[in-house]
Amino acid sequence: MAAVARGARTNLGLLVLLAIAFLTGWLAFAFATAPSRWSLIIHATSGFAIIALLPWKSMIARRGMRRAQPARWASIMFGLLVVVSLAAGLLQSTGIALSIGPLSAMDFHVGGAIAAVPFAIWHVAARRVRLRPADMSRRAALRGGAVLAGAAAAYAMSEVVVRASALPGAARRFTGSYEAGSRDPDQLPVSSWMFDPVPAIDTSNWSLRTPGRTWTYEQLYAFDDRMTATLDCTGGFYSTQDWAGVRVDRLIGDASGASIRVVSHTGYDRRFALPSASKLLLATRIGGRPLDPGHGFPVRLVAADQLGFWWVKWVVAIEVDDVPHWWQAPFPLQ
Ligand code: HEM
Ligand SMILES: Nc1nc2c(c(=O)[nH]1)N[C@H]1C(S)=C(S)[C@@H](COP(=O)(O)O)O[C@H]1N2
Ligand SMILES: [Mo]
Repeated sequence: MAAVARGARTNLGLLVLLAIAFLTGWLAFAFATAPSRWSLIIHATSGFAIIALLPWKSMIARRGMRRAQPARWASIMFGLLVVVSLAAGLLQSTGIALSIGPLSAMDFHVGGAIAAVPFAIWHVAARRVRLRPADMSRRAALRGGAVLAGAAAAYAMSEVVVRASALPGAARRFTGSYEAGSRDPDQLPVSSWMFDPVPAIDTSNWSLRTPGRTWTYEQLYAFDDRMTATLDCTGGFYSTQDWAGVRVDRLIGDASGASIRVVSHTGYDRRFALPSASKLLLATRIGGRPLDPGHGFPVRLVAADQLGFWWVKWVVAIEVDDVPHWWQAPFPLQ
């Protein structure tokens, strides 16, 4: 009986920790400023706590394997995907391997976690965790606290080891990203949020639409507003470049509304609060040269202090309307 109760608590603990890890991972992606680090500290601690519970979990699982279980293969897939995600998270944060074949460690890390979600739901629905009041004893709370404290200590230790052994992870940014080709545009990776292909755009029949008028490429290229800003991709790299182009507030003039919608040739779009217009740059140049197609030619957005997915490439329109800026999917859907 005691073993069963302990098993139920371990299962519930794992589930809560997985939910915290999943949510804090996305939360860190929603910011590219200090809160990202806080979120990642909680993220890593919950990840290490999951690792600490794995020996117990494997005992529970082995016991379960002896009985007929509903949706067993779903449970096995769930476990495998979580382990893949955990392993890839550690490869990324230590820098031991930042890519595996054509995919980045972050692709495996986030991809594994997303793929695990339906199996997690199935796994839990098929076998309902039942908790009795006795399971929530002071003893259980103490044990849970000990697991969390141990996990936080293990995480802190891992950071010390990464630095002491000069693993690449020592040089990562507070977002967990690694430097790539700063101030060397030829070395800036080309990246897409999901599957957007690089379009071939001919500026002779291209124009940018803004409230009340359109602009040719030459008209936009004539501006010389400059900004040094760091593109930080959720795929795990960052790169600081010198950008030039035109500040968005100059393009929208005195148009009134609640938000600015920046739209790509591909349909990809992001909204920004109207007052942020003066901090957004519509870039025509990188490192003093025109953009190349991979990096957004003819024009792309530079949104300093926001993660890469806000930096809309191949912009064709900048709209101002009354939709609040937060009224959009938190992450692009294409
Ligand atoms: C099953 C769910 C997840 C688990 C158990 C998990 C666990 C982990 C672990 C153990 C690490 C290494 C921590 C370190 O040593 O610093 C890590 C790193 C990371 N994870 Fe997750 N994670 C999960 C899902 C996600 C998701 C969904 C995202 C984003 C949407 C995410 C974003 C990150 C980032 C950005 C890092 C790098 C942090 C750094 O290098 O400091 N994780 N994760
Ligand atoms: N139209 C469009 N713009 C986009 C994307 C996309 O998929 N489509 N990906 C974004 C993401 S996730 C990143 S990290 C940056 C990458 O810019 P780069 O290829 O110049 O490095 O572009 C952003 N702009
Ligand atoms: Mo990205």
